[in-house]
Amino acid sequence: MKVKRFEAKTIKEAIKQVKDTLGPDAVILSVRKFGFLNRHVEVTAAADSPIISSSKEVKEKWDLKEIQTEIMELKALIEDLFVEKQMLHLFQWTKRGDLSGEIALKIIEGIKEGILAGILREDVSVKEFLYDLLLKLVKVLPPLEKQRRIAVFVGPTGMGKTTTLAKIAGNLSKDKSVGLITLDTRLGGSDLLRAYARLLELPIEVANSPKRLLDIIKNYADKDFILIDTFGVSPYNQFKIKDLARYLNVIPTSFITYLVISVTTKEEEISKIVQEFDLLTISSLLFTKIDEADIFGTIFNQMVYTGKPLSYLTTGQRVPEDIEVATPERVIDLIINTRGNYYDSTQRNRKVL
Ligand SMILES: Nc1nc2c(ncn2[C@@H]2O[C@H](COP(=O)(O)OP(=O)(O)OP(=O)(O)O)[C@@H](O)[C@H]2O)c(=O)[nH]1
Ligand SMILES: [Mg+2]
Repeated sequence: MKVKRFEAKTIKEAIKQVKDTLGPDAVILSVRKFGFLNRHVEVTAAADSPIISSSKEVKEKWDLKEIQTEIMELKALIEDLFVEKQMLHLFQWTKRGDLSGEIALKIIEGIKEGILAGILREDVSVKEFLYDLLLKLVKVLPPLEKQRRIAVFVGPTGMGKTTTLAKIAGNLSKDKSVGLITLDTRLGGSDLLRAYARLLELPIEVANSPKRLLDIIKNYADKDFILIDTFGVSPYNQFKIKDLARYLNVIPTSFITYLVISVTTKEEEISKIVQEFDLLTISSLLFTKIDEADIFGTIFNQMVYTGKPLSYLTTGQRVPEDIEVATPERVIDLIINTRGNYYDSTQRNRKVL
């Protein structure tokens, strides 16, 4: 018995090689697809003798071989269909998580080009595959304590700047000294932060001019961290954004600027916000009100479009509890599982501050 392997681009070509080399009596032992996008075929065949006969009996046997070839081709086709089916599922998943069509298509193109095809196998579920694929694309910023001493919270009104700042201050102040500053000089504008400062027993100062801001920062020289709250600014009010920039320009050391955005905001609006606020050199996107949303593709879309890393996610009104450091696992979990599994996944992936 002679056993031999043949490689070709199609099953037909491989079978022809088998026939030419081992003769029509050859028995096909296995067919395997391999290589880039599974575009190559390996056929293992066996024959008693390599002599090719041309008798009628052989012709009949060869008909049988043709049937065998057809079966093998069918098997290959089914395998291809499996990949197609996986892709369809994948597309449905991405749409369900509300990822933008553009990003969903990019993912699918990626697979089609074969960059990732090798890992999309029958024993890998679509969900698993998508999870691993998206995980590699998430950019996150480590928590403030591993970054800088000064952080500024900016964004449109009512997004949760003050509440988020209070949460971070509350967690930091468990073992570090923290000083608070607000630039919100509207009537009653500083009330909320003052209330939190009292509750957390932290010092608070109001800066009504850039010069005053610099003085306060100098006075806080003994503080491990300085957190600065700002007045809410409409993305359509460039004048006010520029005014805010005048304040930030006096901060003497490098600092983090968190752009605070509620995940319940319409996606087009978020794009506008990110674009207009970039005048302030945004370090990171900070998404609030995760508890009030159902689908979270926006978070991923904006991270990809703007190239800005994610930092924190806030999940309720409680101070300081309802905040998490954004991790790639948590972000992707939100997109893939959506609201249905929200509470389960919190238990699994939640990284408590
Ligand atoms: N459900 C929910 N509510 C939140 C969250 N974060 C903040 N809020 C609420 O959103 C409202 C606005 O929060 P603020 O912190 O005052 O928002 P702000 O951005 O400082 O608003 P301005 O100072 O007016 O610009 C408050 O009622 C907060 O309790 C969150 O993660 N989930
Ligand atoms: Mg506020």
